[in-house]
Amino acid sequence: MIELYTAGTPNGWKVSIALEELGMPYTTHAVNIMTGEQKQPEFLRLNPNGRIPAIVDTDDDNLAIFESGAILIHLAEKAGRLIGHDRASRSRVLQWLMFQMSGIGPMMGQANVFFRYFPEKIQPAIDRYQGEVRRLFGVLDGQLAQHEYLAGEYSIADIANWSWVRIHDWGGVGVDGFDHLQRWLAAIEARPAVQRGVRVPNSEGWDMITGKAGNADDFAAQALKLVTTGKPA
Ligand SMILES: N[C@@H](CCC(=O)N[C@@H](CS)C(=O)NCC(=O)O)C(=O)O
Repeated sequence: MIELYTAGTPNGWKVSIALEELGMPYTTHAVNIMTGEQKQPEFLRLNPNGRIPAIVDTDDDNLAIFESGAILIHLAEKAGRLIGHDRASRSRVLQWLMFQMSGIGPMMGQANVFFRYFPEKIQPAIDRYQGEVRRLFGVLDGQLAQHEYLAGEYSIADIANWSWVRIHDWGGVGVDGFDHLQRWLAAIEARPAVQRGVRVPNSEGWDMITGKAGNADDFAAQALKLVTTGKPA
């Protein structure tokens, strides 16, 4: 059984989507990152970095795992699915997973901060991060022009990248002109397991950033406090 500690954000969705795709039993523990639950001693014992997601695998001597990429690899290896079936295909999955962990995630995260959260609009910083995100989207689009999914077959690499690319509007970056990326975004969104996964632990964050509920500006203000002081509002 997997104990999942998560919140409704891109890094959290990666893990709940993978669990749903793999059909693995799990229990969800919602972590309120806006009130600082991720910095409490009980959570820091699971992830010394004080960020979601984290899991505990009770079948594996209560192994605690943090970093979403490491969690995805653990789950896919445990199930023997979504991670390729030989050395070459596994390598391709890991390459596109690392591309997300080191490129798409950090660059989109900074685009969110400078475009959406900072009240001071520092144009060179906005241009730098939005430009880099567009460049990375171009790399994804080029790969998807030749392959249905990033590593050929649907894998944890698609789950990781999709979970971030879906919030592109939040950082003010469009996907216009990237037809293959748009085709892939829609195809993954249509998967029933993905639709279940993005509602874990709830849809609050997504509803707010897409203007379906609550107030996106309040949400951005709380996120600003978190990223500038490391402490919740
Ligand atoms: N590299 C980490 C990043 C985790 C991360 O940044 N999580 C965010 C939510 S998407 C978080 O917990 N933020 C709360 C905080 O910064 O205190 C991973 O992929 O797991």
